[in-house]
Amino acid sequence: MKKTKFKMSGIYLAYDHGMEHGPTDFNDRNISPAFVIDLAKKAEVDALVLLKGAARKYYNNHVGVPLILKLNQKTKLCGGEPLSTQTCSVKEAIALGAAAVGYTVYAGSRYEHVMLKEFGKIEEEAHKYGIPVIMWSYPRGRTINDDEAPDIIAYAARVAFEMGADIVKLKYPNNDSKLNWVVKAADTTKVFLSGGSIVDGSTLEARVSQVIGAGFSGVAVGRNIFQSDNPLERIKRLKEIIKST
Ligand code: FBP
Repeated sequence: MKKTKFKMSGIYLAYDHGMEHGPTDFNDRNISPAFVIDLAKKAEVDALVLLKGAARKYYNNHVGVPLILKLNQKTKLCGGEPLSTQTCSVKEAIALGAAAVGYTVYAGSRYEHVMLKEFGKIEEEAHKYGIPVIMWSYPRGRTINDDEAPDIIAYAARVAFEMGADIVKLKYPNNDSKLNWVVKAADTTKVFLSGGSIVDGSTLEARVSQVIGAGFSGVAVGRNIFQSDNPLERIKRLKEIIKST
C-alpha cells in the first residue's frame, strides 16, 4: 500500500464540478473520475478533491495521492440564495480513505448560519480524528455585491481562521492590492488559491506566482488543469512556481 501523507502546501487537484456545475465542465476525456485519478498519480499532485460518489467507486489507498473528501455539495440548478449542505460524515470520509475533509461556506448567504453550524461540528469531529479541515470560503448571496473584492476575500480568509479551519481556499481577488492582508487575515490558517474558469497558461502562472509571493501556501485548481490540452505540463509549471517563489 502506498503512503499518502497529507501536505498542507503545494497543488491540489479539484474535481467536484460534476455536482457543482454539471457535466458541462467535462468532455469525453475527463468526464470519468478515472481520468483525474490517473492524472493526479502521474503528476504527483499533493492531494485530490473528490465527492463521495466518485471516491467510493474510484479511490483506494493504492492511488497513492491523498484524498480530500468534500463533505457538502449543491447543484447550480436550484438558484436563489446559496446553501450547500452536508452529504457525507467525517467518519464516512475517513472510511473512504480521506486524509482531510473540505466544506464550502457561503458567508453572506441568507443560509450562512446553516453552513457555519455544520462546519463547526465537522471541524470538531475531524480534529478529534486528527485530520485537517479545509474551508472553501466563498462569500456569496444577497449582501455581497462583489465576491472578488479584496476586502471580501480577506473577510473570507478570517472566517476560516475563526472557524478553526486548517486551510482556506479563496477566489482570486479582482485586484492584487491586498494579497498580503488576506494572508494576515487568515493568521495561522494556510491559504490556497482557487483556480476559476480556464485562462491561458501564462495568466494562471502569473496569478500563482503573485499569490505564492504574497504568502499563500498553494493552489487548489480544477478546470485550469483538467480542461487544459496539456494538464500534465500545466501542473509541472505550477509546481515549479510554487517551489521556486
Ligand atoms: P476551479 O479551479 O475549477 O475553479 O475549482 C475550484 C472550485 O472551488 C471547485 O472545487 C468547485 O467546484 C468550484 O470551484 C466552484 O466554483 P463556483 O462556486 O465559483 O462555481
